[in-house]
Amino acid sequence: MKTIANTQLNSGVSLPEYDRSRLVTRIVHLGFGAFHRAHQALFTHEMLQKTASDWGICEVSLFTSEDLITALRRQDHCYTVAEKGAEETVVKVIGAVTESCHPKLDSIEAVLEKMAEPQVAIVSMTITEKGYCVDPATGQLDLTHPLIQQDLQTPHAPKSALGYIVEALKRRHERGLQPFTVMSCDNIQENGHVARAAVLEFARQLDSQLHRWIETHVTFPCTMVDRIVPAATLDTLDEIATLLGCDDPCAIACEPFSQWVIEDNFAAGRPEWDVAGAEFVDDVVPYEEMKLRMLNGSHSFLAYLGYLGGYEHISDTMTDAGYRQAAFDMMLKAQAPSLNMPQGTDLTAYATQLIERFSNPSLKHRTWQIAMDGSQKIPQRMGHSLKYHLAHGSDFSWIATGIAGWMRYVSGIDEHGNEIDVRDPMAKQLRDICDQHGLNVSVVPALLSVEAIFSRELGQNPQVIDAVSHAYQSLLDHGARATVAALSGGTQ
Ligand code: NAI
Ligand code: CS2
Repeated sequence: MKTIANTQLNSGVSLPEYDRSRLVTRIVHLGFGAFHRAHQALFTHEMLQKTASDWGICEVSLFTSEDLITALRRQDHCYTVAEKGAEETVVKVIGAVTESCHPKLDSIEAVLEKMAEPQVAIVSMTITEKGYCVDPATGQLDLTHPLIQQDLQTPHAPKSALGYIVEALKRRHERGLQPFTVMSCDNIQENGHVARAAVLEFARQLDSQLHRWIETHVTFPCTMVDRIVPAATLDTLDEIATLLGCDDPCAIACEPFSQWVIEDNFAAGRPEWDVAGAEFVDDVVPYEEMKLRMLNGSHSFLAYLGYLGGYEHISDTMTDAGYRQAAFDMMLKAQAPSLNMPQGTDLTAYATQLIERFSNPSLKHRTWQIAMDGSQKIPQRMGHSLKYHLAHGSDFSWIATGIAGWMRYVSGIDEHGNEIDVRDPMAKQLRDICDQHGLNVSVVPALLSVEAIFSRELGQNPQVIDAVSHAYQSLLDHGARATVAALSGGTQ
């Protein structure tokens, strides 16, 4: 079978220039999804292009992705990243992956033993926000989560990422091996701290000695990760195949921009990712907050209101002057004031660059994709700034409109009466609430009282209820496009 590993590829495709046989699996990555392929694996690859390092990655997907891992194996664990700018596309074959492991294709035991191998120094993760099994509003481990309850009963055969990490650390502890660093690369505010608290709480439920060992020896650096990587489509794969001269089912397209800020806190060493452009800093939190609120907050705003307004992609929303202005205002008027950035950070330049990135017409980033899992995203993307505005008595109409857009979206019915395919771990609970109220503003206080998303403090606040109700009513009366246009100074 012709694959990228055994075929002469088109000229212009950049190939690994290092000897892949020198690589050793020092990183086990959980979540071989779209993002990791175009971000951490690519940074590792670029670092390998420039140094004599031997850091290689074993790819694991705990949920689904059997076909992807099977395809990856067929092509000697190489795959393609296409960086698509507005005008040109750069195509790179990535060689940093040494092997892969999958609970269904191999076994749960095989994944655990891989994580327990002595030379493994980092377990990294892109498992989506819901993969942490924490309460979205508080960031604390949700002990009522079915996966967690099950894993606490059968810790030797886990299903959740936390269960795998704790069992693998237990084996390392028992065997007198060094711990590994747990590095979250998910879009979660203080992702390292959230991962640490969840792992420690899980371990505490099982074994107090193990809990103490993890608390003392394992590190959980926070990371700010950024690169827009839409899910691959058949069209993207066809386009990349033409550029390559060969099919690659594991290929992924992304924007040219990428950023990675990492807290330099590794228990057992780390690669020189800085050689490839990553920044190691002492405190990542301000960068995480900036990115989550300004980029992701406005992304979610555009996703809900864009979908309702009939825009399929983020770049389509950017062709509408009202949405463009509202996104810019959301960044600078609603989100930026809540940030506490190091001196010299230019948030206006950052916002301008974000609008340019969102406008990239080559990236087909669906509003529907970003709208997914809103219950896990809204608290960190909008909740903190909302608290800031309540405390300062300032205008939070952009955030109220974003939340109202989410509420209108999770009703499951669009502005033309068509069904919306709402994907969210809390979809059923949200849908039940929406069904009780129909498309009526009375749904606003009902949804605001879901404490796992809004907490009591926000959900019961009369100003929040008023502002979100006003925006929701406007969506019912005038639709998303007019509501968004009015936010930026137009008329409703
Ligand atoms: P994806 O859907 O392509 O991949 C998700 C991966 O997570 C899959 O490997 C899946 O097996 C795994 N997964 C899903 N649910 C899980 C669970 N409950 N427990 C353990 N593993 C689970 O998504 P993609 O695009 O790779 O994004 C993943 C995460 O990466 C996002 O949720 C976000 O936190 C972060 N991210 C994504 C960016 C993007 O533009 N795609 C950019 C920055 C961060
Ligand atoms: C998006 C992010 O899907 C989403 O929720 O907002 O994945 C976004 O593309 C990335 O965070 C960009 O770095």
